[in-house]
This record gives sequence, C-alpha cells and structure tokens, in this order.
Amino acid sequence: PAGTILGYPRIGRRRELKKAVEAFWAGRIDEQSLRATAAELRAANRERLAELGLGREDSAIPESFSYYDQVLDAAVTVGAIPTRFEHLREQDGTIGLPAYFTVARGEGDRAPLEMTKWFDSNYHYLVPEIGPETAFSLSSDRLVREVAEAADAGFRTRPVIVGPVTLLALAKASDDAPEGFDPLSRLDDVLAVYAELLAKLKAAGAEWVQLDEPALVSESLPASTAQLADAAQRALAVLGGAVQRPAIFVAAPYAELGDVLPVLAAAPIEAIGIDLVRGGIPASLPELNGKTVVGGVIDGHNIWRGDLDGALGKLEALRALGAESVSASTSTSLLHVPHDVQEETKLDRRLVSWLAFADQKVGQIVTLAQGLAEGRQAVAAELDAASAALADRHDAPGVLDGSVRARALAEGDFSRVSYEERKSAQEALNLPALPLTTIGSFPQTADIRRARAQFGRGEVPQDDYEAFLRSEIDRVVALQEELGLDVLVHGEAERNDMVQYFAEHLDGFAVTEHGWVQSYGSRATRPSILWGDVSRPAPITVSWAAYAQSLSAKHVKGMLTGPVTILAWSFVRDDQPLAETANQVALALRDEIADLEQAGIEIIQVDEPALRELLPLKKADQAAYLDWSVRSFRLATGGAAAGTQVHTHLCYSEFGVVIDAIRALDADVTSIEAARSRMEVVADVARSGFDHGVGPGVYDIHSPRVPSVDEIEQLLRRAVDELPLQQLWVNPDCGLKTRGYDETVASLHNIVEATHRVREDVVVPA
Ligand code: THG
Ligand code: ZN
Repeated sequence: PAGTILGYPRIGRRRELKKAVEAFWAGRIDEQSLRATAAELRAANRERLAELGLGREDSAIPESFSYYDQVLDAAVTVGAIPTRFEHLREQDGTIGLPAYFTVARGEGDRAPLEMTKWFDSNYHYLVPEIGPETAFSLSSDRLVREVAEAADAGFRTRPVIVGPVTLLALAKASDDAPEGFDPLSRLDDVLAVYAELLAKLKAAGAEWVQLDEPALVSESLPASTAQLADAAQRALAVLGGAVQRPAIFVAAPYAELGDVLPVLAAAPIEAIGIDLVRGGIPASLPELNGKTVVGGVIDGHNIWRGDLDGALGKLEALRALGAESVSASTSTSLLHVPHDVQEETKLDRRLVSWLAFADQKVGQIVTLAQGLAEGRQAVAAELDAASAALADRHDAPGVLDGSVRARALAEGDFSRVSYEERKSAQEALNLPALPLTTIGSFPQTADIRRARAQFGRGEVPQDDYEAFLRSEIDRVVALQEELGLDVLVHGEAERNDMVQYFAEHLDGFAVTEHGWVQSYGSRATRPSILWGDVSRPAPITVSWAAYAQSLSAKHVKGMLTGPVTILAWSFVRDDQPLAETANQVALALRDEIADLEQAGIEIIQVDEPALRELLPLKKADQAAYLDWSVRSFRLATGGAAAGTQVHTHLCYSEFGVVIDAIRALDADVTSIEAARSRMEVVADVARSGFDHGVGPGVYDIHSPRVPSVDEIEQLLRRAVDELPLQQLWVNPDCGLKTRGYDETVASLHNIVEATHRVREDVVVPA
C-alpha cells in the first residue's frame, strides 16, 4: 500500500483493555470474557482504521494488538520463558494467557521479568531472559489466530512482531547462563521458530508481515552496531530464504538507520521502514532491488499536526533518490500517542486544530499516500490546511510570551556555593546518622481518588476538598511521627500524577481528559501538552508543604518534579530546542523553591526519574543532551540558599550510565532504586567517588511484599560497608502511591527497626 502505520494503540479509546485485564486478574471475569473484549477491541480498531482510509485488503492495517507487551509477545511466541515458569506450559507445550500474565507479573517467589524503557520512549517492555537452556519452539499462535480473525471479518491485515535481532538484543542472560553469555548467540535457534511462524501466517492469509527491528538503530545496547548489522544480515538471509512466507517488511524506527541501511537493502526482503522524523534523508540510497521504502514521516512520538507539506517532500526526495516504490508511514508505532483528539471536548479549539493524535495521524498518512499516488496537487487543500494550522500556532498568543523571554540568565544562576560550604551550613538541620525518609508520595487510597475525581467534576466545593487534603496531611504526618522517620513528607494526596499536577498549575501547558498512553501492562498515563512558553502564575505546592511543616517539629521536605522529567513525560512543543523549554520550566521551579524557602521549608526534593530516559540513542548526541538536562536542573535549584538541602530522586536510571550527570546535578542528597539489585548499585556509587549524600532504596515498592527487618538490615550493612556513614540516607526505592497502607506501614516499620539496629552498631558516640 502507498500508506500505512507501524502500529496502533491497543488499550482502547476508554482504556477498555486495562479494565478487562485488571478484572481478569482480580477474578471478576473469566478468560473467555477477556478474550471476547480483546477481540471486540481489535475489530473496532480495524473498522476505525478502514473508515479513516487505510485499505481493508491491501495489508495497510497492522495487526498490532498486545495483551500486555509486544516484547513479551515475541518471547512467548518463540517459547523463551525463564525456567522458573516452565511448569506453566500447557500439555502441548504452548503458553496460554494466564501463564503469559504470570511471566509478566510474577507469582510468589517467582519474580516477573524485569521491566525497562523501550528506546527513548516512556513505554516499558519486559526484558526476556535467555540462556543456553532456553528451548525455542513455537509456543503461541495468537498472532496467527488474529490474522485469521481479521480475514473472517473481511480484512487482510499485516501481522506485526518484534523481530529476532531485537528480541535477542534486548534480552538479558538467564540466571542459568554462564558468565559472559550473549543471548544473540542463540540467533540461529530462534530463527527456525520465526520461519515456522512466517509459514503459519502465510497459511492464515497474511500477504505481508512486519518485523520490528528498532535495535538496529540504537547505540545504547550491549551489542555494537556492527554486531547488530551482522545479526540482521544472517537473520534476514534465513527468513527471506524461507519458501513459505509472507512478504517481509523490516521496520527500524526510533532513530536513523545509518550504516545498517545497506545491509537491509541487500537482504532478501520486500520492504524497509526508516524513521525520517528522527533521522535525515540518506544522501544516497543503496541498490534496493525493487524493495519498497516505507518512509516514517509522520511523528509517532508526539501529538503535533506538524508540517504535512514537508512530510510529502521527504517522500518525494526518496523517489528522487531512485526508490521506485515509496510508502508513507508513521515514524514509530502510534502506541505512544492517544487515540483521538476529537474526544477532547474541553480542550481549547484553537489548540485542538494544531494537534494530531493517532486517528488524525492516520488521516495524514492517507493524505500522503494519495499525494504520492496522484501528485501533490490532488491533496493541495489538505497540505495547505496543515500549513495554515502550523502558521496559526506560530503566531498564537502564549506560544511566545514576552515576560518569560525577558528573563535573562547569568552563568551564576546555574551554580550554588561549594558542597563543603553547603554541608556545614546544613549541619543546622541537625539530622541523625542514617536519616530516615520516604521519597514523597503515600498510598493513594480509594478515598483520595474519589475526592479528587469529585472535585475535578465540580461536585465538591474547593473549601471542602482542601479540608479533606489537610486531614490527609494530618494523618500522614502523624503516621510518620509515630513510625519514627526523621525527614517527613506531606504525602501528595493532592496530586494525580507528578507531572500532570505541575502541568495543571503552570501556564503553557494543557491537560487532556482521555489522552491515555500505555506506560506498561495495564498502566497508562495522560501526558500533558506543553504548547507555549511556561510560567508560574502562582505558587503551587507551598501551602501544602507549609501546612505539613506546621504540624511537626521535624523537617518536612518540599516536593517538586524536575524540568527534565516534566518534559520527558509530556508532549513537548517541537518549535524550539528542548533545552530552551527545559529552562523555562526550570525558572518556574526556581521561583517555587524560593517561595518554599520563604515558607520555612529547609529540605526540598526535585525529582528527576526520567533523566536516563531522554538520553539519545546515538552516542554523538548524548553529551549535548546531558549538558542541557543537567543545566536545567541546576537552574531550577541554583537559587537555593546554602542551608537549604536539595534532594533529588532518580528511578529507572541505570546509575552507571548517568553517574557523571548525577554528579553534575550537584544535589546534596540523591535517592536511587537499589532494593531489587540487592544494593549492587552502592558499589558503583563507591567506585565512582560520588561524595554527596545518597539514599539507596531498601524497599522494592514495585511489589506488595513486605521486606523483613533482617533483610533490610543486611542491605543497610552492605551500604554501610561500601560508603562512609555520613553519606548515607535510608529510604524506600520510590514513592509509595501505588502501594496499600497495610504493606506500607509494615515495611516502613521494618525499615525504622533495621536502621536502629545498624545505628546502634556502627555509630560511634561523639
Ligand atoms: N508519571 C508519568 N509518567 C511515568 C510515571 C509517572 N512514566 C514512568 C513511570 N512513572 C511509569 N509508571 C507508572 C506507574 C503507575 C501508573 C502509570 C505509570 C498508573 N497509572 C494509572 C492507571 O493506569 O491506572 C492512572 C493514573 C492516573 O489516574 O493518572 O498507575 O508516575 N507521567
Ligand atoms: Zn522513583
């Protein structure tokens, strides 16, 4: 087809899949009922895509459903599950839906697959575990059945599966594997199963199959580009050489394909997908032997309507370079954007006219396909409309705000006085050895969610809602006093999401009602839209922090989300460098910090969990990113007085990868995730010579399990052995908002107890 998309959101316009999957987990519906809901969603998506203009019978519509995660789907399809879950296979060796979910979520002592970020997106995939013992065999025919299901409904769809190279390149060595084992060494074995799958897809009526191979563009994986290219060459020689197969479309989204393009061009496949949003038009094209080039010209990462004329120009440029067959596509799957901007009835209409969610992007693809087929004059009206929207956006009030732009920055704004000076000024905080604290949020109970929802719908007056929030703070502060924590928090009952909350209180942002995007499994977020210059019309968090502080003689931390994370978890304007936008957010936060100090708050945490996430996939781009991201954090915090203790919290961050950046943030205290890795990260911290405060997490908040006092004591002793006592803090891995109160209280109680034991042992009385 002349136009397609690499994938479509699968959670449903009203998160129907989330609701059904969670109901199944809770035992409220049976498997058959879950399957029925999923089938209805797939049917609705196909109909919708056809209605928007993708062809019913020309393989333009991707079959890209997943119950949980596409990487898990591929692993389960080829039978690559860890030994600890082998007993879950059916008699015939296949892996059913309950087993699939168990691999994703764990069961008792059997840990789930680890989760990590999918390329430079906010989506998390499950990390396959592969070793010499992994017995590959075709273990799920779900994709085959979905192709057949589509055929029954009158569609010829294009099944999408994570390709063999990416599957192995993203995998980690299994627990049983010998030191230094490389999952890519199992390529030949896994290819046999992919070949079998291709034959079955063909038999079910698929004319095309899409193999997603984003690993080929990444320079942030253990395998080198040369190794990945070699693996791709071998893989495609085998799969392309198979007799019974659909036409093969290899998609390599998320960045420029670069040196791997000639490898794909020479392979015995039929189409290549390249990302022309992140990557440029190649200077020349290799000999394609009739292959179709699928140009990813519509951004799958963000929600701007963008420059449609320019997108068509890129496709025309591919033709001019000698590509005989060119298709229009999205740069990535539309998994990263919400379904339909027309659902947003409360958004400003002018803003809506600048936006394209998944369905609008499909419309753009259809326009481009027509432009390719019939010439640009055939779509002149659509191109003009998009250009007019772009011009309107450029000139709209708020996009450029003179008072924001008038704030001049001096180099001194990015630095505080030396750490030594701060340390002595902060002695006045009078903290004990191994100070005990939490990351910020306390459990979000059903009561809290209900109150917030009612207030949001205007059913509860502001005074009542605020009184409710104060009573929550009363409770949370009393609880922390009772438990014996040293640095308290107010619990964040007023926040839905740590980014959305700030977006709702800053100018330059809009928030959506239904703009859900899958984050992992059944979980989703609603990224805010950062469309204009950012400023802070009024203090945001100050009254809550000050109220909490008024209740206790202990220090209460002020809690802010940092500029990089606010950008990473929003859809950000694409008309200026991210660095510039980050500094605007930083200045708003800087003002908030000044107001918190004024209100008597002496410890302020600025969270940057997404610092690692935005790290560019290409090595050449990484230094510039780390520079502006660190500078924006320093701009936010650089106005804090020497006596104000600045904390930061990073999760999902492979500490080793960003250690230099963490050091450069120059926060007085940094809390990090450490419990799952049993404190291994502390050795990295020690080796790196990092000398500021550090709080390695001792409680894995991703699991409902309550760690015992002994277990926490062991972790703490390991930390104390590796790092000077004065440097260490004690805290959970992350915020507590997703946990229940019972397990939270029990866990915090054990953390306090374990800390007391260690203190008694290691603290020498002065
Ligand atoms: N906020 C935002 N992005 C994030 C996180 C976040 N990305 C990374 C990480 N945290 C992802 N983790 C989660 C954890 C929980 C949920 C979503 C992402 C979650 N979501 C609720 C759900 O799906 O039911 C809805 C939350 C809501 O009502 O807003 O539980 O913290 N922006
Ligand atoms: Zn965290």
